[in-house]
Amino acid sequence: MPQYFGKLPTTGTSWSTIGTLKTIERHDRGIYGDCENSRLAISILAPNLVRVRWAPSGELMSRRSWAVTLDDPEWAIVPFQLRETDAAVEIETEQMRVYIHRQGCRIECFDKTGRPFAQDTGMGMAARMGAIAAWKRIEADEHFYGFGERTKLLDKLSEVQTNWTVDALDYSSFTDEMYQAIPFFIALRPELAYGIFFNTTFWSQFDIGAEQPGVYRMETRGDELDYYIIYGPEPAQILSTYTQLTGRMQLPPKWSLGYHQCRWSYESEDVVRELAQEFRNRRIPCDVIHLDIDYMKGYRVFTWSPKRFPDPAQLVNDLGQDGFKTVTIIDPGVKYEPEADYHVFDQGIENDYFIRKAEGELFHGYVWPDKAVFPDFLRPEVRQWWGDLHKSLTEVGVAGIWNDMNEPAIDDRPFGDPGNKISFPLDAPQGSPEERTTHAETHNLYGQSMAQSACEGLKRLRSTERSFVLTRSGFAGIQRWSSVWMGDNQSLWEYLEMSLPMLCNMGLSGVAFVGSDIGGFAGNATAELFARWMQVGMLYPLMRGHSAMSTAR
Ligand code: MIG
Repeated sequence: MPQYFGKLPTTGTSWSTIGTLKTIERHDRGIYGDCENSRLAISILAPNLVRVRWAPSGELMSRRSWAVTLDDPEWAIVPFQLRETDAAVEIETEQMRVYIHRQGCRIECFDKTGRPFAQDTGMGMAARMGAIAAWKRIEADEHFYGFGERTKLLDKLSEVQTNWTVDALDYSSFTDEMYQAIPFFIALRPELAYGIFFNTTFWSQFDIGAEQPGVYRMETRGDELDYYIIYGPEPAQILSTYTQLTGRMQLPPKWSLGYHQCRWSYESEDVVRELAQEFRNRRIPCDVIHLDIDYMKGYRVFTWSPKRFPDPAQLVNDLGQDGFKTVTIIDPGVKYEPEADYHVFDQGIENDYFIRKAEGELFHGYVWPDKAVFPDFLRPEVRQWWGDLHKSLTEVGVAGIWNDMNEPAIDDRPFGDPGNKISFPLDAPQGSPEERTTHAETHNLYGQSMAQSACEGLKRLRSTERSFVLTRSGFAGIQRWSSVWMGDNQSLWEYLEMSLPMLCNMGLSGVAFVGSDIGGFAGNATAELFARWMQVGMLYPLMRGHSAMSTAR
């Protein structure tokens, strides 16, 4: 188990730098280096892809399969030259050169014309209690894009960007932590561009010259530094290599490219039928209707309200006849309900699928169904079980799945008070036996693994159909499993404007199938704002209108 598991760095503890690179060993895919009892590993995975790892403990971490689809040995061997002098170790591929100064173990990269990039500066690499970091130079005229889901402007120069998934309710242009956490960015300057994928699922942070102009810092609360440098020189090449590393989106079903109608409410089948009828009567194109939490019986996932939705198969079939696909929401919180014959709770308890505290006690919080417990989606057998539960939905003809609240968003009692948010304890054990770790290392993966479970479940249940999943939370590689929406925005012009850089930075982070709630989630759009938002929204990859309960229809 990782040594630090997300403890806050002790303020006042000073950084210890990496030390001098003494000896190296060459192997087929790079080198291992010995730096005064710590271990350095540099892997050459493609002519434009270099992975840097530094383990201060001297022992490199075992494989983490979660974000990176291709582990080092799975890449084809690429030729590289190695030169050693008293001052430096140099590695050269067809496209780039990595220069490691033995003194302080500083890493610098160069393109074939000798232009430097991704150069270590300041402390280079350093560790302290609970944290590890690297510092690199910001070149003149260099700008920074990607970073996953981000508000405000496209360029993140002079910003601090933290990677920790949260329910970013009421986000604004000042918000840092968002629903998604994607520790990847592209540094672009006139003559070259490169990407950095910071391969850590722990809390991590980029400071892009905010603290110190001309220097960026990447820091993780894990106990190993692990990042990939991806040389371009074009952004398109960087994204192509980055998505080779973290995966690419699957071909979506054609209908999912049409207009999706959603709104929190649709509390009975009559309301849904009327809605569908109005779309057709008014000849407004619409391909998909989403059902929010109100279709369930008391917010129990994988149930339907027998009163309000007495015959879901008939409803979904009739909607289908009329050209609408149906998507239903699924939240991760399972109602805590012993001896009530609620199959999801019973099966989860019987098989020990829910997250427990380090002391062994079941963890619970309060969400829509009130007291709730939470599956550990990091474990393959839990994903399999949960994925199979979707049968109750696909059986009645549901075409796609919408995953919400999966940062995860959890409250203490009473649910719904914004000051009441809680989280799994950071030391709660999670994951499969091979990758058993703590919540500190897997927090950012909760939404991702839930969406993976839904996607794989849909695949198994309907093997000849393409899957549509929509998720609020995710990590690097979420594009493999799901589309993404930008959470709870507001019915204000500035949120319409902000949706553009938000969606573009998602695209620049490898996640192409994205959208924002058209019309805005919270509050009421004016007629003009709504009309303009529809116009812009037509150009979103995912076009979905959505609004909160109790806003104007
Ligand atoms: O506590 O399911 O972002 O799209 O309509 C709020 C109800 C839960 C938050 C989602 C929003 C959804 C709403 N959900």
